[in-house]
Amino acid sequence: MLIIKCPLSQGSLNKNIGTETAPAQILEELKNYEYNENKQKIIFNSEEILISNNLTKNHSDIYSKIKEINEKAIIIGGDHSITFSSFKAFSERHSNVSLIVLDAHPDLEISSFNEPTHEDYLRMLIENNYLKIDNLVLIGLRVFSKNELDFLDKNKILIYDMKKIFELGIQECADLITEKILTFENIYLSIDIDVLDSSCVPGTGYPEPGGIQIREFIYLIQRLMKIKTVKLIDIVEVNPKKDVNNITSKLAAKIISELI
Ligand SMILES: [Mn+2]
Repeated sequence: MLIIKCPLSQGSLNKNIGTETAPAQILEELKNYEYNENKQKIIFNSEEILISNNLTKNHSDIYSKIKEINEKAIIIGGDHSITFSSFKAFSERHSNVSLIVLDAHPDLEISSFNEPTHEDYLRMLIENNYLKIDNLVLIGLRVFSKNELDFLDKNKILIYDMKKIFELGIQECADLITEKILTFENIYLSIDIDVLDSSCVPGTGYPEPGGIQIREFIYLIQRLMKIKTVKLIDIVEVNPKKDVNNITSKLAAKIISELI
């Protein structure tokens, strides 16, 4: 397994400084896991995308790096804006691509800046035609703005929000999501750590109550990992500077161990 460190926090518009320290901290925590729950040994190589003050260049470097990858990989952010450039590269490299996002927030704000931010990267992917609406699934949503609700409604985006997940149960949701995404040949999974309940993730910029619990989440990703067409994964928005006793970094490491 290839792990790519992507310590970019400039997509949070200076509102969530600290996510740039997450890749190193999470990899440190990953050393504590020798085997995952499926008894697979945790073996990986890691590389790093060098981040500078030049945001435009940073995005083009993320794009170039992801464009050259030809094996299954996990990208550790950084903030959620990195998904713009990495999914753009993924969608140009592969055909029949799908994006599955696990996040408390839709990140579908109207963009007000020429580079993607963690509030609008997803809308930018759609509006720039890198992602087809029918190829998108959003899981774990529970907080919306008016702009986002309008966009979700108008475009009939497939959503498993927290209300639906609770009503159906996580197993039924996993069945339905699997059935939907089996039709895609190349799947990108994007995990914003705030999809988990705020009680589980103190170390993130926008913790939200009412989210997925850790065991349900691990069940869901173990199910998704059985799908061999999941080729690229990112895990974003961990902020060690806001964390308590490394709870969130440790959880992110545990999640990565289950993704290997
Ligand atoms: Mn989020």
